[in-house]
Amino acid sequence: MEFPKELIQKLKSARSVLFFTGAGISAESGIETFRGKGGLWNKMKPEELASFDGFMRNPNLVWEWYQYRRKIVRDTGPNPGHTTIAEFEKYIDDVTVVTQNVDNLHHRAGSTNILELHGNIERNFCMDCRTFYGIKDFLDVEEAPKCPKCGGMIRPDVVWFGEMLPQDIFAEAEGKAKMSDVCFIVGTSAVVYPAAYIPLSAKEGGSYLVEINIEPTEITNLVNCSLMGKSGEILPELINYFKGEI
Ligand code: BV8
Ligand code: ZN
Repeated sequence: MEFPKELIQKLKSARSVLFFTGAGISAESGIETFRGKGGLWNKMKPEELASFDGFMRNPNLVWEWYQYRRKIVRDTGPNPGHTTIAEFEKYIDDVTVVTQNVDNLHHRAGSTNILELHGNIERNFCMDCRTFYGIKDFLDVEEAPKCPKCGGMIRPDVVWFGEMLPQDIFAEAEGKAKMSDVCFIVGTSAVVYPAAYIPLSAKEGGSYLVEINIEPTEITNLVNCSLMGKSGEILPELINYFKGEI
């Protein structure tokens, strides 16, 4: 695969690179995306399953859905898209991953600087005493569990629709985006806010924007370079090409 000279030039001189990722980067690990063909939101209503009110209305249904997604994540692993991003840390001083994904696969791929905008399904917390619990504490628990300490309701540590993102993490992500030399936008439809402001902040900061997606998206007309295809195939090819050039 050929890559634009400008992209390789920008990468060779880059001190800081940011990877903004969405569900598409985990598709090749067998994790369904949300929109697009076979997407989760085609089968289930986000407001019912990924919202506080939905959880209050039917905690067992929502808990069951997260246990189902946790099993899928447990039975799979990172793909070459995730591992290549981790590998870039060997060649570029400052590599940051800003992800919308809650599947923990960037961690498992070995990336060391990850900002999770929407939380992580491998964590739970008590809504009353705020005690945190891992997934091992409730491995095969089918109904929404109560807190062993105070009896409060346990919920997944994810950001539901209508809920605020963790402000410190969002602010750090915006700062990193603004100062990045190159910003990759990988496997996201970029329609969920305020996460979708991150690539815009990178553009504002003068970063070179590269989109990797199997199809055009909301921001394709904003980027400097659009690489159409699967991230699990394009990213390994890109780093090999890059390594050949340095
Ligand atoms: C909030 C965690 C308010 C839970 C998630 C402004 C305008 C319009 C609407 C809003 C707005 N501001 C706020 C809103 C409302 C809402 C929103 O954005 N709605 C959208 C749908 C219009 N935002 C919120 O509710 C946010 N909170 O605003 O709070 C507030 C303010 C002040 C005070 C109090 C409250 C919270 C949003 C976070 C919701 N939580 N996840 C869970 O996962 O269970 S969002 C969830 O969906 C994901 O985290 C992700 O962010 C999003 C899915 O998007 P993608 O990851 O992009 O996935 P998608 O399937 O869409 O696309 C996949 C892409 O990959 C496709 O382009 C496909 O072509 C591509 N692809 C597929 N395979 C591959 C590939 N690419 C490469 N390789 C492949 N192999
Ligand atoms: Zn508690």
